[in-house]
Amino acid sequence: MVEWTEQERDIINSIFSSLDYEDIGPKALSRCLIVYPWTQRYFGGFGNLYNANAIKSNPMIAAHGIRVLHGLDRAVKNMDNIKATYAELSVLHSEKLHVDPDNFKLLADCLTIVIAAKLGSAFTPEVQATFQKFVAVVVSALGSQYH
Ligand code: HNI
Repeated sequence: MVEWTEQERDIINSIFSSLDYEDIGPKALSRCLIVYPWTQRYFGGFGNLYNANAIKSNPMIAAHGIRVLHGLDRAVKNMDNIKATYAELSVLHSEKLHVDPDNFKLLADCLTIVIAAKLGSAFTPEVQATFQKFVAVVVSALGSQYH
């Protein structure tokens, strides 16, 4: 089981309590689709993804980015039980959506970069270490039901 110090818990809670989901969610997902264009294949029904500007202004991508970011709320609320918390979502991404689990890491990296840009100097090495630990646990949990 993953252990969290009080300081790590405070850092994660403070990042998420001040997070603007409607800004960060769309930016993280659209960055992932632009930087790693093969991830677009899962969003064939999401309309125009023709170029970076189309992706950034696509309302379906924006809405989904917000939804995915809210998907992380469950991990924030269940930090001691992240693997079980994502069991169902892992099955969905594996068996129904057929998302290659390598992509979870790519999206997590884009989210880290967007949050770093937003927090600026407040994104200290300690904050980065904690945030990356948090997303690594989520990524592992989302991949846990693949076989
Ligand atoms: Ni993901 C649906 C959460 C990574 C492709 N995804 C969801 C839903 C949540 C969610 C929540 C809605 C589920 C439902 O309908 O009940 N996804 C997350 C989280 C991460 C993640 C927390 C990682 C941090 N998803 C990814 C990645 C891809 C992805 C990396 C593809 C590159 N997800 C999808 C697709 C859907 C989806 C596709 C279905 C979208 C739709 O509405 O058709």
